[in-house]
Amino acid sequence: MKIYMNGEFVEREQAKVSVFDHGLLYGDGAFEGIRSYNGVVFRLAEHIDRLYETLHTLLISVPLTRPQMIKAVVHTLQKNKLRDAYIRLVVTRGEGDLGLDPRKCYGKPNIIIITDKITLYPKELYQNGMAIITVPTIRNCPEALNPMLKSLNYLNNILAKIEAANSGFSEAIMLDHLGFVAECTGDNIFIYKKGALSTPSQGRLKGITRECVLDLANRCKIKTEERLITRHEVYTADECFLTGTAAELIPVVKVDGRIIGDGKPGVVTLKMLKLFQSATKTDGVRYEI
Ligand code: PXG
Repeated sequence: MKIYMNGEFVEREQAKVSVFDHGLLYGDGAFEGIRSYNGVVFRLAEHIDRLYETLHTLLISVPLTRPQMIKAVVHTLQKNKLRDAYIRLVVTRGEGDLGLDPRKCYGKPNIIIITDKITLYPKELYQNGMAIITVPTIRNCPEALNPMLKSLNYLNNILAKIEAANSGFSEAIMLDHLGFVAECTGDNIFIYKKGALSTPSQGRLKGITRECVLDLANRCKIKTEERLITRHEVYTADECFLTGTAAELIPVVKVDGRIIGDGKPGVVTLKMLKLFQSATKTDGVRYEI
């Protein structure tokens, strides 16, 4: 496995950062989880835009332009001869002293690109749907750490994941600071009821898969809404599904013990999954190995 580190390719064993890296010391940095399908990196430009937006707010400047970053991702896939891959792009603030102050860092962010084969959810989950719960840990409020930032600081989502796992569930709904449904620990959430597809308008990451599903729904004239959503609306929806780079679209059939719709993956959910899977064939940056 060849890992991209600051413009060079190194073996996994040599791919190391300093214990003084502020990504390690404070979670000070940003990341992206990206996927390639049969030689097409799905919505790579959008992932890179989101990464640079997070870096902009964190005041981390990287010596690569966006097109150069896109090239680096593609180059890493080519080096590893991967046509279908999970790509983890990480930018840390780099080394500094033991204090918080980013001005005392040396201004040399670490740029790391790891590519690997993807691990997927089991097939049964797509056929039968998933049961999830709401957990006590909420998503960060925007005035603290805005959930729009895909920062290396994912502790509140990790706590939520632990709470879900302790209760025997693999995903969980996180509410926002006002008590509205925000998203799941690593996925966005959608509900469908009476002809409209709705997804939370705030308190969540602007998922690339979410954006694609909204585009696809608009294109086939399904009404879409980005708005505040309560748990009651989720419980009483006709359909529910989650979206994310790894999961694509995964049907949800039970939430907090309430059966959603008829307890089976919904017609619109499966239609959107099919449309999404066909979008992954073309919607992105194509590369040759
Ligand atoms: N919400 C959160 C909080 C996320 O971290 C999504 C939604 C979905 O976004 P995309 O752009 O993927 O449609 C994410 C994505 C993983 C993993 O390895 C995935 C994510 C974060 C950390 C790990 O499955 N997130």
